[in-house]
Amino acid sequence: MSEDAKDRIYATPRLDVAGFRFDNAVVDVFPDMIKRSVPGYETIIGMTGTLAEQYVQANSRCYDLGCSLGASTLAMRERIRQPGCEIIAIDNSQEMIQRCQDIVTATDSPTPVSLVCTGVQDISIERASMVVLNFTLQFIPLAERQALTRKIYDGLLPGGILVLSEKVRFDNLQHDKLMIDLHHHFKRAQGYSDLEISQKRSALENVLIPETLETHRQRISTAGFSSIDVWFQCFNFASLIAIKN
Ligand code: GEK
Repeated sequence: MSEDAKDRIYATPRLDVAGFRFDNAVVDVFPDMIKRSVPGYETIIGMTGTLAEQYVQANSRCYDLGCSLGASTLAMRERIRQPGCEIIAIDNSQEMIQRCQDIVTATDSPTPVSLVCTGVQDISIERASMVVLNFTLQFIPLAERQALTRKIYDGLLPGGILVLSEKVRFDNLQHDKLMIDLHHHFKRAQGYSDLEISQKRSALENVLIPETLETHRQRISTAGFSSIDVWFQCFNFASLIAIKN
């Protein structure tokens, strides 16, 4: 299946829209789906490479948590300048990991990549200089998000960074509605129909749980990080960087 296969998963009416799953149908169209659904996705991936160049330390590990088809992994791998590094990419979708393995194997680099099919809650993080959670925390149960953030903090070396990208919500309901409307305008401009937008929204209900930027900042701060800021935002999509001192 080509990388550019078009996402038409929700193009025809469904009697019953089931909860969203990262299965083979999604894997087949994933690069197109995420680019046309997440404003700024390609900017965030590109900047992940820039951050890897600046922050990845020699003889350390980089983690891509919820790697899907490895976009963040490949961005880091391309720009790591230090010797002795390895990337550990994790996803709990077997279908994603299988396809990701094909993609990673097809590209050559001195930095090895290990792919692991498991929940990010179940791994240990050690000797990390960069941890990427690119639109993954939003799928983790709310009650497990603090422990995961703490585990990342504990596993980072001094000077290491967490890059957290998420769909967010806003406490001010008028502002929240405006941002959702602007996101839907973006999706329409990307060629999605109103039916596709509304059926996808139903599928993600109770599967993708967004939080406010303030909640993210507080959680990251509680985990121990002292330097935290938003470096990218477009409508209700944002990316934060936190540095371990
Ligand atoms: C990218 N980061 O292209 N453990 C491991 N993986 C999980 C879990 C979990 N508990 N829950 C969900 N996933 C990627 C994009 S997509 C974002 C990330 C999106 C995985 C899930 O299988 C999927 O592959 C990924 O997290 C989320 O930069 O589709 O909106």
